[in-house]
Amino acid sequence: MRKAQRNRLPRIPEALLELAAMSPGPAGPLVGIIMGSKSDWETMAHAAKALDALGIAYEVNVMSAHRTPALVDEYVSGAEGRGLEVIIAGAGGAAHLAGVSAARTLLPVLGVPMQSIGQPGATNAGLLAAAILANKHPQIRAALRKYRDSQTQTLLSQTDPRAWSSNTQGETP
Ligand code: AIR
Repeated sequence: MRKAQRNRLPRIPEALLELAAMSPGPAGPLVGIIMGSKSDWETMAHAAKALDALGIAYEVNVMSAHRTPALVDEYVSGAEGRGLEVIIAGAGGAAHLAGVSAARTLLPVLGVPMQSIGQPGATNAGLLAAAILANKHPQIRAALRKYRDSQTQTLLSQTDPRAWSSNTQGETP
C-alpha cells in the first residue's frame, strides 16, 4: 500500500477494536467435549462454562471407550476433518476415554478423570483449551486476556483473605 493511500484510511476507534474482540469466533465448534456417561455432565458442564465465558464454540457428546468403542473411534478420527481443534474427554472409572481418543487423533486431547479431578479439573480443561486455541484465533486470545485481567482485578480487590468467608470466594482457580 502506498503512503498516500494509507493516510486516507480512517483510524479504528478503540471502542470498535474492543467490539471486534467481543464478536463471536469462527462459526463451527472448535472444541469437542466428550464424556463416558451422561452422569459425567454435571462435572463436564464446568468445561463448557469456561468455554462459554470466552465465547468459544463447542459440541457435547456422550460416548464411552468401553461401551461404544466404535463410536469413539469414528468421532475422534473425524474430529480434525470436521474442524475441531481440541478435544476434552471426561470419564470416570478407569478413565480410558482420553487415552483411547488420543490414539486416534493428532489433536490435543485434554483428559478429565472424573472423580479424582472433578470440577476444578473440568474448568481448567476449558481454560487450557482456550489457551491452545488462542495461539491461532485472535478473538479467543483477546477473550482470554480479558478473562485473565478480570481474574487479576478480582484478586487485587480481595488481598485480605480474612474479609472473605469460604463460601464467598471465586469459583474459578
Ligand atoms: N465409564 C463409562 N464407560 C467407561 C467408563 N469408565 C464411566 C463414565 C462414568 C462412570 O463410568 O464416564 O464416569 C459411571 O457411568 P454410569 O453410566 O454408570 O453413570
